[in-house]
Amino acid sequence: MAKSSFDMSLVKELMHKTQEEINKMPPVNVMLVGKTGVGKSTLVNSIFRENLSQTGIGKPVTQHLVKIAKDGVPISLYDTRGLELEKSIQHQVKKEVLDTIKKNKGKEDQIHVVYYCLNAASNRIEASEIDFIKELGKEVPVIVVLTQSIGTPAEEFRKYIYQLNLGIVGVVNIMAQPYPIYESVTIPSSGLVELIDLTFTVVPKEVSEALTNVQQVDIARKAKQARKWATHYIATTFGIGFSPIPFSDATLLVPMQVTMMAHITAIFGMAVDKNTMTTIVSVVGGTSGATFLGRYITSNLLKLIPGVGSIAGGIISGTTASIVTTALGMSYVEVLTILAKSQQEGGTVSMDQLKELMKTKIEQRLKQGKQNPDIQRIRAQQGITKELQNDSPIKAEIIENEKQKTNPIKIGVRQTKKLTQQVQGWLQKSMKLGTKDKKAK
Ligand SMILES: Nc1nc2c(ncn2[C@@H]2O[C@H](COP(=O)(O)OP(=O)(O)OP(=O)(O)O)[C@@H](O)[C@H]2O)c(=O)[nH]1
Ligand SMILES: [Mg+2]
Repeated sequence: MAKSSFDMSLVKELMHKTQEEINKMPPVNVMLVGKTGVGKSTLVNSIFRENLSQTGIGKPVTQHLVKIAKDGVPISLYDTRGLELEKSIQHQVKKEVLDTIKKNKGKEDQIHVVYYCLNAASNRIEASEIDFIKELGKEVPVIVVLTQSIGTPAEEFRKYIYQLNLGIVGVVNIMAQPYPIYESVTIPSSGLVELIDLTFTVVPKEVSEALTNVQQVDIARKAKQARKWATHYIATTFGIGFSPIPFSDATLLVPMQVTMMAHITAIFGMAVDKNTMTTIVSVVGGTSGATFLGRYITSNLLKLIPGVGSIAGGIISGTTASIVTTALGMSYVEVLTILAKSQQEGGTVSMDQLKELMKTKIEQRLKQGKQNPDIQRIRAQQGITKELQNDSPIKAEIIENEKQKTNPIKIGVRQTKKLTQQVQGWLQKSMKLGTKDKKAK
């Protein structure tokens, strides 16, 4: 292909769609409370992407409260200031904080969680702070973050805070950034994943995608979420009811695949730049739009799936479409995971390595065809379990899922009562039916 026709339309569309997906996410709103210098900014810059505390735009909400946000990043931070000042000002800060939380309840600006930061090294909490935390805890989930936590004293401080029964969600020891003690001794960062995991347990479900997007400490969680979403997307889009299309119309698959890849990128929430995206897309046939990718699917990808390539003039069934799409989607998740991990560790992955990785992963999956575990999982979601072998780990997974769904421990008392009544009703009905059946005979 001539260089001049390399029009990048597919890459542009992917980037555009990714941003659209992110814009659709209701943002997660986090409030930071704590005296100046405890490490609020260091904390948020370590757990959330984009160095928000430095690069975000701050808008005053009240005299002592600033809202920090950045376009295209689905989080708003509310940063308090002035808590260390004299009593009368402290009083004002607290009032502003509580008023803002109360006023925004049920609205888009609702505060979902408060990180109340205390310096672990100071090892003390004032009576007025105890009261304030208790008041906050009545309005919103509060996590007490012990910043700059070092060793046993910080652990002890945590236990001490815990037994104060402040009505909070939890207390976490954090070292947000490595902390140098001597030239040769540095305390590594810690506690960030624990804080994020705890945060996930308290924020409403509708902002969990935004939180997955913005957090940068738990990459495995991003990957898991992306895989889960992709599995569901493929199962519903390319499953039963997918009208088979002729090979020549493989371009029809492309818009759905672009949507999938954009949504995966949005869930990951990492800045995938144009170069990286171009490299990844070029692996699957080029960057000049749907036609090209569609042609690539028919001439190269389908050939690799066992049993499919040999059907001359055949059609693409739902199964085949889902095999190709899964190969694209899951390989993409794997590549993004590797990229994110390498970014986290300050390393780089070369474009050549990326290309090779994506190519190998896709081919591997296509060659496995229906035997690929992700495909089996998708088919299981569609209720097709007959082809699973008894020792298949996916079968065990399904059984485990079913168990969790009906786990009686998870059902409340009232529901249990209702369920019992329902079951009794069914039993009576079926017994009546049974006697009728017998009579009929
Ligand atoms: N090494 C290390 N330094 C930290 C950590 N947390 C805070 N610091 C240091 O403590 C100082 C204050 O941290 P900030 O994050 O600016 O504190 P802040 O709460 O945002 O302060 P204000 O914005 O002034 O209210 C900085 O010099 C940081 O480098 C940490 O986890 N590790
Ligand atoms: Mg700050």
